[in-house]
Amino acid sequence: MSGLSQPHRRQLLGGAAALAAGGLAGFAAPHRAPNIVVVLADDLGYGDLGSYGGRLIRTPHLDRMAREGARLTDFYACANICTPSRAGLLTGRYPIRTGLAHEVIQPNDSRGLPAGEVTIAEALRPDYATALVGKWHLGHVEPHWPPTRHGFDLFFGLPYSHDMKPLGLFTAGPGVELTREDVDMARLTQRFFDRGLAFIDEQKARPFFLMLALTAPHIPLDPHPDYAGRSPAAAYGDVVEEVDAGVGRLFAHLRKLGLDRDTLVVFTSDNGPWFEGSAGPLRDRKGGQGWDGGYRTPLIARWPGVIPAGLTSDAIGMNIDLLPTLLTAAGKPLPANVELDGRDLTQVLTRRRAPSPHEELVLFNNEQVAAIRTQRWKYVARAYYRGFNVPLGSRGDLLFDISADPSEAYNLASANPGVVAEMTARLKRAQALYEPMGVAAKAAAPTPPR
Ligand SMILES: [Ca+2]
Repeated sequence: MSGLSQPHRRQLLGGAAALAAGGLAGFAAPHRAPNIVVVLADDLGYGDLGSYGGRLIRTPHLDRMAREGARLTDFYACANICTPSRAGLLTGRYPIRTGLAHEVIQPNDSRGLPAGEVTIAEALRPDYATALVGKWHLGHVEPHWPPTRHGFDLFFGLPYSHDMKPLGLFTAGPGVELTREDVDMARLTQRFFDRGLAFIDEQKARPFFLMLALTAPHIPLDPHPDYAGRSPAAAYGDVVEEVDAGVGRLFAHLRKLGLDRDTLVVFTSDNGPWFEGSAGPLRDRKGGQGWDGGYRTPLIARWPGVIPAGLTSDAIGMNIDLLPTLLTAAGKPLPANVELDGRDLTQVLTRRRAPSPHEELVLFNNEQVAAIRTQRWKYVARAYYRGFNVPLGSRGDLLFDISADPSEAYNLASANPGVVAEMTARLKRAQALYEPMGVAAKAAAPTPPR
């Protein structure tokens, strides 16, 4: 696999060299592998940031990050809820492969990320120091817990969402047994940024990977007193502005340490907005079915000198692409003998108008294929209606031209029978390939009599 990844690495660094040399082609001399910071918001909507059309919430630091880096307009979480989205992000695989596609892990759950899965953190070790600061939500009983079992040297955070009980703030890491403290909700975001920046201080001499999995703006909304009451979007806006200020702190810290140009920072969200927050022009929200509002999220990536400032791309991508993309940036091989669904987005992030490496993206609602997205088209196969989970094909096909109609408002199926045929073939292929992997469906199926 390392033979595959090296050319990608050269392309990426070649891009950096070409930029530095004023466009001359050529490969850069090897330099230090970049530090990597992934800031993952929880339930932040596509339309909440100024750089994605938000008007009410002030996000100057994230907007500046977008101006100084790349912004993807058609980037998806791999699920419309927390647990499967995080499983996919960390493993580069559709979460149905890891047994975690069905609903979120509850406090009384014994499910978790299988020990055999290779996370981004695991694949970056031992060259990288690794930390997960924030929310885990991939299993809180052994053998899934704590996250130090999944490649993170350090864990400081919550086992699951902060609206679940019992809740504790846990630390695990080198020389630290698992310890628990009480949660002060209004200070969680500050604590996460504090610990993340301290980890950077501790590890600045070597490449580091920091996953800053914030709990904001998932409910309950408890802004720090310094931010409470400031936003015209009330408590939701306050916590998003607090996240934005934290991102500003992160960049100031990297600059102070002289690490700004050596650090790739990625910002995204784990799914669409829930009760509050804006999905922008997109249809539906977190926990919906195949509509984009549950899945599409901001994706901003900044790495000065490698990612061109102000690059905007509508190439389709998904959070399962982070694993191969970040490993390529780090010059590390892809995990051996692992079936990845994610693709390397290096070209999309470094070259203007580079096409997506994906022919299609599969959108799962729990363990069912709910929609298929190609670069231009979207075929929606399932929707909720008054609480019912409705398969739509029997009522006629639903086909949308996403580039012209991002709100999925007008069905173009009747005018495009050839596209419908292609998309339904993709749907059937995805259903046949993935749905049998579902574990919840198998568990619920009655045992046939012998
Ligand atoms: Ca979430």
